[in-house]
Amino acid sequence: MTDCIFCKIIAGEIPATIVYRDEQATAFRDINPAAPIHILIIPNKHIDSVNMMTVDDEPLIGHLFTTAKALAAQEGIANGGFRLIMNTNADAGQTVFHIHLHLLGGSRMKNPMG
Ligand code: DGP
Repeated sequence: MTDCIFCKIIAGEIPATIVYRDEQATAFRDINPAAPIHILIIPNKHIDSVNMMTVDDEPLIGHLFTTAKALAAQEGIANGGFRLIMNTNADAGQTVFHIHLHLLGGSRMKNPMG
């Protein structure tokens, strides 16, 4: 999508601190971190939100989770713990409409889920 910020990061048109990339996914540090470690893991294919995913996307979305697991280990937060969040639409606070998995960790989380 030409007007999608995250598609532009994948294409290298907007700079980002990319920590992982493969044929299916890209991961980079959040520009406005909510925790000491805050990484966004996104599919290279544009999907607006969970509302737009299909059964065919299940392996791709699953890949975001296994990538998050690997990155948590790489960042040294696997044992201490981490939180994975995928916001969908306005009530959840989604601001970028390209599916992304937030990987948050590096400190004890105090805030409730909702
Ligand atoms: P969400 O609220 O779930 O849609 O989260 C979007 C996140 O994307 C938010 O934490 C800030 C981050 N973000 C937005 N624009 C950019 C950008 O240009 N670069 C980076 N690295 N992160 C961004």
